[in-house]
Amino acid sequence: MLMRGGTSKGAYFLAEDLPADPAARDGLLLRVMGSPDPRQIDGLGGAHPLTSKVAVVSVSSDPDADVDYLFLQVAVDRPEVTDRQNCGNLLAGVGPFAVERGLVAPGDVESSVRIRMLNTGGLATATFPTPGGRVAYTGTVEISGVPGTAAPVVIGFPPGGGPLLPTGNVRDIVAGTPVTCVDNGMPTVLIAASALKATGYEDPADLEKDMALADRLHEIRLEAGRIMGLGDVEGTTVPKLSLLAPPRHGGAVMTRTFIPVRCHTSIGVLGAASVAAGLRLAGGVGEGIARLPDEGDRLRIEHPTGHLDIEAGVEQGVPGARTPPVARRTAVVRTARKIFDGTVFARPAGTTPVPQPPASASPRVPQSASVPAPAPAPERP
Ligand code: NQM
Repeated sequence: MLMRGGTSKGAYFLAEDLPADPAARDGLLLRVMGSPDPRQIDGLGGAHPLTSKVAVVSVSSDPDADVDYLFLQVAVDRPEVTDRQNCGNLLAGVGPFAVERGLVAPGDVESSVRIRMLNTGGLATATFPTPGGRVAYTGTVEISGVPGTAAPVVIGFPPGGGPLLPTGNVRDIVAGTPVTCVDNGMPTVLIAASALKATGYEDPADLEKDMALADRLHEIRLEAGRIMGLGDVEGTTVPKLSLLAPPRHGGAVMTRTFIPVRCHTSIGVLGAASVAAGLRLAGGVGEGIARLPDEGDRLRIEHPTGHLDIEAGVEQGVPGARTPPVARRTAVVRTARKIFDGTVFARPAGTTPVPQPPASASPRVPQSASVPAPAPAPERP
């Protein structure tokens, strides 16, 4: 099923319809999406990381969850599929997909689906309207970055298990730049836009053309990845980098987020959860930039195409007592839509182009850590 989930779009599969072997599965998904090819002309992918995504869903064996959700990012122009990051946008389609496929019995008015997110081990609950036991996609909720309105999918995340501050510090100096490294569901490096000689209000396309900025972000990302305990992040999609600037439209902060090479046209859900938590930390790089509301956990994160409202509270911890800050429950409203349900005809195995060595040794393009060979997978339509 092809679905829009939040501000992303992807192919949703039942796990049982894909090869169980990860290398065979990834080889098939590359051919399904049309990768590697900057236009993804021979597959379902939309030639951008935000439209080259896959959700794999199955009934969960975990008593705390109804379904398991594995997110796979299919690179556009590299033969690479990675499970190293989660996606809170595609997550918005998982509950409706689970009901559509009969994995979860719907309620008569609305349904709540408990989802185990396999990429991180975290849990989420998605609640959405199912009048008469059928998923309703139409509604009145508007989210920035998606034209029109649709039915709400309310997603709640209980506090995560991992540390909110992976480096143990609220502020680090990385490649000469002050940063706050935070993980409230998505490892993210917060940087004042002004520290990189940007305003934070630029058009994403213009930021992507700035090669000096790209080099600087790459340098920061590699070092931040190491001190966040992520190892060598050269070929990975995490951590993300969010440039912060004072808000312009009544929100808490303006953002430009790199994921990690392309600049997001809005902001990821878990990326926003991490930014929101990071802004609340006393001593973080957001201090003096963000305008936090006087009360409540809700924050408005401004981004290139509007804003994302997110509830993300933080317990500050006690620095002297070595009690680290922790996230409270995080919640967000998204929408999702079934676009197409049918049979995808993947390019046959063995016809995927053999990757050529990169024309230039540009360090900005994450190279694949593991290149799945064109898989002699048991072919399915
Ligand atoms: O942060 C893009 C998106 C995402 C991820 C990315 C996401 C999230 O907007 O929860 O949803 O950061 O690669 O889909």
